[in-house]
Amino acid sequence: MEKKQDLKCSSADHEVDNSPKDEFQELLQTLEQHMSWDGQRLVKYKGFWFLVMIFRPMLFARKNFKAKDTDVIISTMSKSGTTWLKALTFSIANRDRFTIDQSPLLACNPHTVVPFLEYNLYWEQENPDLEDIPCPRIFATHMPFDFLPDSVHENGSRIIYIGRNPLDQFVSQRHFLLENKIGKEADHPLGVDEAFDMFCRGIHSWGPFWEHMHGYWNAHSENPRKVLFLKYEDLKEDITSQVKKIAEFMGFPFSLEEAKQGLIDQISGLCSFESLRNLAANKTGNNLNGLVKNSSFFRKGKVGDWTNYLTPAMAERVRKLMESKFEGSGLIFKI
Ligand code: PAP
Repeated sequence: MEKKQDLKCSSADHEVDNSPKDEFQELLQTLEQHMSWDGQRLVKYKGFWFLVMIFRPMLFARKNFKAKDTDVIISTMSKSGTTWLKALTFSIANRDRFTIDQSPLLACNPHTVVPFLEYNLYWEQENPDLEDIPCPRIFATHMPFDFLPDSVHENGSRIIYIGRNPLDQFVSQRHFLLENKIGKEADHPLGVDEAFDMFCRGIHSWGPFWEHMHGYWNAHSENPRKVLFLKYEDLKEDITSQVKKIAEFMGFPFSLEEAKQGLIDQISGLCSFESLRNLAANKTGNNLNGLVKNSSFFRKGKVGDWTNYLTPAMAERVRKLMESKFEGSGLIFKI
């Protein structure tokens, strides 16, 4: 059942928090807040909307994460191909350590082998010790480009971003949140029309989506050796060339010998939607601090699924939005 919610959220609506007031709490109270369509609190900070539950870990990561030159940072707007990209980058970087049939991905969800800064590493600890993680370290984040820790901007670490057609991203996000019942209104969410309207006004987790994509697109245009910009749709269309591109960017190009042995296809096959979705490790269990089901990262894995849920008028609204927001930048997502 869907119902209308009172979307504005004042500081009086906050869950009771008896912990001693700290810098973070004080900051939170000064910021605009809104309820998401599934009942989670969102807070607006420096032009972006964040889930309140992720805000503190994100600020910790931003302040304390020390990137190494060899690090690879997977950056995405949620539901744009993070799980896929984690599996691919992990397999590419570790192909000398594990053969395909010994891959840890056969036993663990991709989110277990490549942690998020905000959902995993800084979730409970302000400044975890990450020094002993073997290099090349691969981390993931949904943070907007300007929010990345200074060391990521300043040193030789590389960033791989993957974007996705916002209509499919919205549909994917909606299913994911309703499936995992994260928000307190997940059983009585806002209807699709209202949720979509919020999405188009940029009021959604990690939104506005156009600012998120634009930040990484501009960074990629300015420094393509630092930031690789991928599109979910391109990976679906031609995974082989995209896997080669990712490997080259990461500094681990495939040798002719490896290509001849079929390693690119083997990695692409292992990380494909069908392969990962059918593994026991991805059919059971939870991830991201127990908040979400492993299986919920593998829904349909298709391009254009939005046509089953959204109207042509909604698509037109997003098309126009992208046209105006991305104007002159060269960034396009086919609808
Ligand atoms: P996250 O941001 O929460 O980590 P993310 O992995 O970015 O999620 O997005 C999940 C989407 O990627 C799902 O899309 P759908 O809802 O439209 O189906 C999921 O099915 C899809 N996905 C996950 N793994 C793969 C894969 N290996 N190949 C293609 N699509 C995938």
